[in-house]
Amino acid sequence: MTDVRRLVHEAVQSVRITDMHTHLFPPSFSALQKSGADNVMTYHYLIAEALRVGDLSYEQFWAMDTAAQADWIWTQLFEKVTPVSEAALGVVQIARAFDLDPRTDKLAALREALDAAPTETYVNRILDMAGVESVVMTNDPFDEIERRYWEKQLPRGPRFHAALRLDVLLNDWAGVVPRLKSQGYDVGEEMTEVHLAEVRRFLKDWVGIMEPLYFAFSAPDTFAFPEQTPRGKLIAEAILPVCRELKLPLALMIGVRRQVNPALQSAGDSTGKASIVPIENLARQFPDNKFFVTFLSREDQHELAVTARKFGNVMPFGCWWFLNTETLVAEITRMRLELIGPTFVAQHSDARVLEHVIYKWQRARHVIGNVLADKYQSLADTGWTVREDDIARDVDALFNRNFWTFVHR
Ligand code: FIX
Ligand code: ZN
Repeated sequence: MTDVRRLVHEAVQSVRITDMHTHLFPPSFSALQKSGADNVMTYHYLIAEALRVGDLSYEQFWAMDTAAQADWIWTQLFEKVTPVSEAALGVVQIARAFDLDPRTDKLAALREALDAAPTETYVNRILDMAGVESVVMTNDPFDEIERRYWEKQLPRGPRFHAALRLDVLLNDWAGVVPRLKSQGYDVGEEMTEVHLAEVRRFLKDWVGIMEPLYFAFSAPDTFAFPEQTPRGKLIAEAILPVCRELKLPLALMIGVRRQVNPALQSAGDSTGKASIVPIENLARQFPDNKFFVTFLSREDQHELAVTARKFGNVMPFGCWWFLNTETLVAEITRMRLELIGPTFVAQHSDARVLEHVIYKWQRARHVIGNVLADKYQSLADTGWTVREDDIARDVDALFNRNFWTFVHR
């Protein structure tokens, strides 16, 4: 290995990460927090894969309790086939991080090593194993269980940041109206000026409670803007004004087709090609707003990178969900580096279970490290002197600082 390659790999291995999108919660949100072997094994990525191997109906699978599902998935993915898929390999990587040999130790050992009711010490240990300094949660003010935790004002510690999720508000205005009314907000389906002002008051109240780093919305492949719909009006007249006033970015995660197979439940969502035009419209019409943007389909990645060249208020982030594979992370990261240099957020884990951060980030460091090593080596080959501190600065930007700079801009 050349010196440049070695320096890149060292920098990527040692960088402290800000994980800007996860579904994790601190131990104090105990009913929502997920960790431990059974939760690792029943990740929806693995459910979809196991049901392709095993001979169970969807109904039979969902009728089992979590431990039985975990056992069954183990048999399908680690005994009947070889765990080469990204998600199955992830389980192996978690086991190896705990010094287990999953082939011989099997699920029983994983159950013993991982903690399903974690203490703060365990949480810190896992985050440290992954080299993750802090994570951003996904926080839904319309989730009744979550609301109750926020109302209790429980400590969440310095490593768990909030992100206020807007999916319920933007997808189901008719359903949201009675709920907001019952909480004392004067809203109605007509969306008058008064109603929109009340939505702004609702959002600001929740910013006060959660102190989110950004607002987030996962949009379908058909996402359009502007549009004369409750969603279009809410974005233009409630969400973006609040984001501007409080200097909060809006994260748009575009291209999810929810429940294409409802029988798969949590594993039933899919991907679809979307349009870049709404992002151009938003970025141009609202130059004082900031947009984190990620797309779920491979086909949309090039247009996103080009759009980021046109608009400084667009920050591409991560390789989301079905894109979080060795092939696609390498391809997308390479393309982004070639079009916009190290001015994006390289990856987020989307971890739903605490221990996921171990494999998701091991994998991201490996794949992104290889791409970066190629790039710095090509640069060195031209005669440019690649210095260690340049590499460290860029790697820190991609895995940590670009996120914070954009949030604080
Ligand atoms: O909308 C999202 O935040 C998605 O990431 C999730 O809903 C999805 O289920 C997931 O976990 C993907 O990684
Ligand atoms: Zn997510």
